[in-house]
Amino acid sequence: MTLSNRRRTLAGATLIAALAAGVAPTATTAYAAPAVPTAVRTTPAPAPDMEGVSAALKAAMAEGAPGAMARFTGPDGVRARTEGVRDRTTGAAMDIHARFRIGSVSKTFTSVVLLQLVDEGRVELDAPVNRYLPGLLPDARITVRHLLTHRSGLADYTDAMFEHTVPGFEAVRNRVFSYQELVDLSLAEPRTTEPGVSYRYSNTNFVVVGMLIEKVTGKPVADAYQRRVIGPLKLRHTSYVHPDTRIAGLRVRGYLHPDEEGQPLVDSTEQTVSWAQSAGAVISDPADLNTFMTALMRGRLLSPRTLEAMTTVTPTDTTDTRFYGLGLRRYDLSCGTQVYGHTGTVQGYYTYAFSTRDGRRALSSVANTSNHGSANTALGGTLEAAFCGKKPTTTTPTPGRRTTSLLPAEPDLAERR
Ligand code: REY
Repeated sequence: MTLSNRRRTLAGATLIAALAAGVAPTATTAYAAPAVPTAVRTTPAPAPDMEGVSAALKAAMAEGAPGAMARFTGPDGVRARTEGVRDRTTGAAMDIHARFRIGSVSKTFTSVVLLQLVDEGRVELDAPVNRYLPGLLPDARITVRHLLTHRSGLADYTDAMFEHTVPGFEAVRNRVFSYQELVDLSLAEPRTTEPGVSYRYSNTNFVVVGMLIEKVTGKPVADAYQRRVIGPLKLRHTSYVHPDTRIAGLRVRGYLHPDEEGQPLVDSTEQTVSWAQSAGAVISDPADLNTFMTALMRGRLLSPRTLEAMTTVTPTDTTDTRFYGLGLRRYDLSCGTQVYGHTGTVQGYYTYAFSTRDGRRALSSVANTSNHGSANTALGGTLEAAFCGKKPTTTTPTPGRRTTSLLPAEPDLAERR
């Protein structure tokens, strides 16, 4: 038995004992690995097409990113690719160990913390938010689950904040907001839907989740990330340093595209990210993101019940390939493989972090630019290459067999974020 298997078995025994005793598992308890859905898999997973991954990174650069990189973790080990530069001034090459701002991939961290509180019986998913934060929201029907699924109807205050990209960014680069100030910005706008009715991605939801975590734990969200995720998974390059503006250690510098064609890129590396906080201010690196997503999928962070809730998804568009669970996206790729994770956009950085449901394969990719959807779409090509492998070259239709020419058109991976 390998060490990690033994650890899981012991953790499983601890969990069973804890559940039998009616004790909620603590943050440091690793959960037993769940039954792996791929038990029914009949063909082996395709090897990642790392040439295809490199081509996607180069395509992101052709769309204006100074650099890009991706790291794949699978049964045959780790494969990484880097292209271009992480610093345009020094010319330093992109480095797979460098840290960057992961934007909304932070929402998955926040969701895990919240769902651990659900596991511990301290928060109920279908309870009104106002039960925990009395009087905060003007509609008492908005539940915790509505926040995590983007179905609260709370307007996204960042739309107005960043209507003009560079001035909007410079106006908040060094600002420190309270959560309440951000919620107030949202509440000054009309709500977008009745609670629960439809999916509308909004940073406000995860700002309120951050408030909820702080209220229930009595501590800053930074403590919760550290104690419940970063520490237990030993994510040494992951941090939440709000409102510090710096990225410690080896870092990728971020370059924001201005709205005006032909204007120079803006170095957006240093900022408080206070406008996002629990909706998007985590810093990490590709290895840590793969560790996080695979650990999550393997059941090391949540009970089977809350992981099931997290991975229960509804569509976010009409392509039938894009879905959202609880702080977690699901993308259905052209080869039929489903991957779970999140995308992220903060000024200067586009990120993808996804894993298969069995946690056996994961990919993280980043490009150091933003406000340039075509670069994000190009970067999204790393997912297809990594998880679907080399595309068959056949173009002659064979009876009973799908060929590349019959595959559905590649959906736009850029989405909103
Ligand atoms: C905000 C605008 C993006 C970024 C955002 N990110 O809400 C959250 C997420 C954390 O979901 C900016 N775009 C850009 C504009 C557009 O300013 N006018 O692309 O860097 O990841």
